[in-house]
Amino acid sequence: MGQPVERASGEGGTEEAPRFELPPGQRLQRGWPVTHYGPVPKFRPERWEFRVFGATADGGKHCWNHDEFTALPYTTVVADLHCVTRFSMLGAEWGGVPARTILGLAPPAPSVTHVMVWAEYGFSSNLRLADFAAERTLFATHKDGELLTAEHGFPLRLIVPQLYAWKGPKWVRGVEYMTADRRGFWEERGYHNIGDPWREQRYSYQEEPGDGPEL
Ligand SMILES: Nc1nc2c(c(=O)[nH]1)N[C@H]1C(S)=C(S)[C@@H](COP(=O)(O)O)O[C@H]1N2
Ligand SMILES: [Mo]
Repeated sequence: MGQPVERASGEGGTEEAPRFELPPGQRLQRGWPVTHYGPVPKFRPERWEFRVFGATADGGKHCWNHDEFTALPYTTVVADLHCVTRFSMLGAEWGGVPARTILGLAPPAPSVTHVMVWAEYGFSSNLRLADFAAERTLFATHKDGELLTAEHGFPLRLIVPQLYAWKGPKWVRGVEYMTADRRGFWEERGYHNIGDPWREQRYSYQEEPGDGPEL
């Protein structure tokens, strides 16, 4: 595991160009580096829970323990990972629970516009509701058929294929539904509030009016 899959070449088609695409300013990474701030948390199954809170439709919290969460319907999504430090990993197959499934089981109030995804040690990242609700946004437990390792986010990480990888916290513990935007960990520390790699939205100084709350 860990090797990028090149979605390329038919039988005998040696002159065919590879069909993968890199966003501007990115380069292909062989293998799968580990990138995060702070220590790798220890997983304690008896203490772990996944919590949806904030502006839920019914005003209450929704919690899943580890057994309940792993019993949710499992789906796979092929998606690339683009780190803002310029490496990309292409064509990984992620397995887990679509964010849409969570939105269905714990519906947000109609006034919700953004979510904050929370991870161990208070790491967080904010997303527009539309990015969170996108078809391929996934709470991943697996990559290429194998459980995630601790350093890659076991037991749960978020994959948001259309955004830079810092928008996908490893060691996720919950989601807060928000009725206004608020910056997460890296978004408060100089990174772009939206983070679209195809538009090279790397840093907060590139933000245009409406891209995010005042710094
Ligand atoms: N909890 C947490 N999740 C995180 C980060 C972090 O610092 N803390 N870094 C992000 C960044 S910048 C990247 S590029 C990816 C890297 O994932 P990987 O280590 O599995 O390659 O994790 C993201 N998720
Ligand atoms: Mo990153």
